[in-house]
Amino acid sequence: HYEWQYLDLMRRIWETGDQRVDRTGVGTRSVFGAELRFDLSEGQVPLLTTKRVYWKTATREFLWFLTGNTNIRPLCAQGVEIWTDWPLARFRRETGEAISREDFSARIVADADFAEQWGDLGPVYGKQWVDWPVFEPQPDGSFRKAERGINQVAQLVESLRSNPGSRRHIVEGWNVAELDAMALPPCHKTYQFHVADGRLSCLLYQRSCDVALGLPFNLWGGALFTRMLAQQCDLEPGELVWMGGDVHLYLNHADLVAAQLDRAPEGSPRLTIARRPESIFDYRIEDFAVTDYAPQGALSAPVAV
Ligand code: UFP
Repeated sequence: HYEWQYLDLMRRIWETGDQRVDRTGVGTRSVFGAELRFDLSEGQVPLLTTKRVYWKTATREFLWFLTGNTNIRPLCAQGVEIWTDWPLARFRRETGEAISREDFSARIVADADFAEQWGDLGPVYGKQWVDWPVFEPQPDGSFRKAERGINQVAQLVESLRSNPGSRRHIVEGWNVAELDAMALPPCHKTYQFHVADGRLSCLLYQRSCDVALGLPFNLWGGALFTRMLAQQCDLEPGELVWMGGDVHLYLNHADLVAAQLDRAPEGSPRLTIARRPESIFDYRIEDFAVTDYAPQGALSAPVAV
């Protein structure tokens, strides 16, 4: 079963990883450099079965990336709160107001001006993917930001269609010049694609990976992206190759790790896409369905912000 790779990685980190002090102050056990591979043919997806993974939430986030929007408002409006903690922390810090997360999120949804002022994450994934900023030289030697940036995703679809054999099918999130302005520098920073024998494979490079809470989502995202691209480019889904840099477990995830390593994978969920939209930018949440997914119970653990 594909999921043993995940569980084996989790066990190896917990048993042999280096204990380190990390940015959040929580502390981690970590290995440096890891690889996982998943077959995406015939609807297979690397969705974990040893705990419930909220794949619709992950899909909503992914579709939001593709819109280029970097404000949490459309996420909060759909009940997706995975990015809310960053703007919330800034709001509390700068206003001194002791607002609850729930009230903050409700206010973001209810009040567009409030959302504009407090809900933006800076130029995170979506902005870099579909509107990577470009600077044009001016006659006086200065540079001016062009009105429109580069849509890497649109270019990727084009290059997969017109030049499948290329070794340059890349979507990059790591815009060095803008890292300081982002709420969080990209973790799943590079997606490279590869076409062989009519099959589209994806190599996802993740510089930093929270194996318990982040990785289940990131694997789903890589598979989803590959499936949408394959559909748009008339290719069959191939393989998802995941590579991690600093691959870690937070020390306060001990209970989750113990519970999950006590479980064994069961069943093989399938992802179906009901419709072929006009473009990669026209997918809707209703287009995706997962069948044969009967996960074991949810396992929760605190997120390190
Ligand atoms: N993280 C993930 N996947 C993601 C994401 C964040 O694993 O998609 F956005 C985790 C990795 C790390 C933390 O534990 O969030 C980011 O912290 P840092 O920037 O210090 O690496």
